[in-house]
Amino acid sequence: MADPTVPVAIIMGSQSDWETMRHAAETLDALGVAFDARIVSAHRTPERLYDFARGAKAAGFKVVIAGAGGAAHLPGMTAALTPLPVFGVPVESKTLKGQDSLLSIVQMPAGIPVGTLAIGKAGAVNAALLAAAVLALGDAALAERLDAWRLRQTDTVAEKPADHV
Ligand code: RP5
Repeated sequence: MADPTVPVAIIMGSQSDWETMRHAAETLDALGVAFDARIVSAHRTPERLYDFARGAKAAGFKVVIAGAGGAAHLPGMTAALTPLPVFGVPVESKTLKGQDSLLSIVQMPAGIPVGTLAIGKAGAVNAALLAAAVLALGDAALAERLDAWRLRQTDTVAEKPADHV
C-alpha cells in the first residue's frame, strides 16, 4: 500500500554503512522530510533488493538514496529496477578509501542513471539535500525549509578565521 507521507527511502548495503548514511537521515530529519532506512545488500540479500526496488514506487517513495561500499552494486541495481530517481553515496572502504565505491557507483553505462555524490559523510548529507530539492519542486513548505537551512548554514560562516574555534 502506498504511503505518500514517507517520500524517501534510504537503503544501504550493510549495518556498517549506517555510520555514514545516518548523516543523510539526520539531514532529512532537520528538513522535516520523512524517510525509511533499511539494509538491502545487492550481494548478500539479492531477493530483498529485488523486492524493495520493484515495489518502491508503489510503496509511495519518490526518491531513493542508496549507500554502499567496495564493489558497490546496490545503487545501480536499484536504479535498474525502479523508475524512481536514485542517488548513490559511495561509502568509504577500508582498503581503497572509497575510491572503489565511487567508481563502481558513478561509472554507470548510458541508459540507467545514478546521481552519484561524494565519498562518505559529505555525499550522504548532499544526497539528502538533493532528495529534498527534488521533493521541494512540488512542496512549497519544504522549499521554504530548504531555503532556511541554507540561510542558517550561511550565517555560521565567519568572515575571518579564528586561532581557536
Ligand atoms: C558493501 O560491503 C556494504 O555496502 C559495505 O560498505 C561493505 C562492507 O560490508 P560489511 O562487511 O561491513 O558488512 O556491501
